[in-house]
Amino acid sequence: DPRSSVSYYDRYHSLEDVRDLIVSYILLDQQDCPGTPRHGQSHPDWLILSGRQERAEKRAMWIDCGIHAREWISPAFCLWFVQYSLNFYNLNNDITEMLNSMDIYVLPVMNPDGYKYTWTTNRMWRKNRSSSKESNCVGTDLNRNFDANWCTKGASNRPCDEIYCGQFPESEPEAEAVANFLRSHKDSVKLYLSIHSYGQMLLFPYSCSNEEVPNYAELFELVQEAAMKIRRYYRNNYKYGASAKTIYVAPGGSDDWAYNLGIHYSFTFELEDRGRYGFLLPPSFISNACNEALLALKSIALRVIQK
Ligand code: ING
Ligand code: ZN
Repeated sequence: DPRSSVSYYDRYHSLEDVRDLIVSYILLDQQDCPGTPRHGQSHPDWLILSGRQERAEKRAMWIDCGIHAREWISPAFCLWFVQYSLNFYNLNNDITEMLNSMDIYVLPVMNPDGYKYTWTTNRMWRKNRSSSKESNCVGTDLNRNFDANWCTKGASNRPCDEIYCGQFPESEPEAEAVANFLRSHKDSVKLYLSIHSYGQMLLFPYSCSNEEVPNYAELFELVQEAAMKIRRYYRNNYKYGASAKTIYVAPGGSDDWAYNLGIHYSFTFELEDRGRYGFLLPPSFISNACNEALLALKSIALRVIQK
């Protein structure tokens, strides 16, 4: 059983480990363990966490991790969150309420080829690993490949660049798969969350322009409250606000696309740190980084459930 031999707090996991873990969760689900939420009913690349059904039409939330290969704390958070949900369902009120009110779709590594490449060849790789005849350079930035002001200022149409937008919106199978899933679940999915690093920020649309979204004030309050809790409980500072103003203008991002699809609670978290270690966040930081992100996620999700 890989679950018992693996620690979520003090090391990162290779793509093979991640796959083993997901399969072990699916097997666990088939055994129907008492006291754990149901999970992993589907495709082995993602997991469905689900508690007791509280209403006829259950709402859902989506979390993706690892859209960028080198941001290792991101997949670590997704795995840690799945384990936390399994361990504390029916023990912790917040996670119990979340899972009873919403199914949670977790995609632990959106960019598996890139992630693998950071383990084997180049630790600082960001994009996916797709290639084309037109260029010798490899990789598209998956967070520039979604159909939201695609490939305008803040993205690049040159395949050798780190922020290459790809040949057309959803040209990349990773982005297309996520977009297809969300399109076919858009009536139930109320909350979208994408996990990145680094910078310590809680962000919401738009990234692709300086325009304010219609529910700007509401989203601002949600991230403000979440950042306040992180400051209070963990004495750590997170910036918060609309992405374009808080970080930089970036078109083609998944959160903007999800927002425009109609998922009006759409967020991107940038986890620890603020740049001392950056993408090379030491494993000793995993636990604190995940706890902070969990606190923010709980804070926002429980508010959305009340709406
Ligand atoms: N940052 C994000 C990036 O893709 C971002 C910032 C957030 C862009 C939301 C678009 C939408 O550049 C990192 N660290 O990748
Ligand atoms: Zn990123």
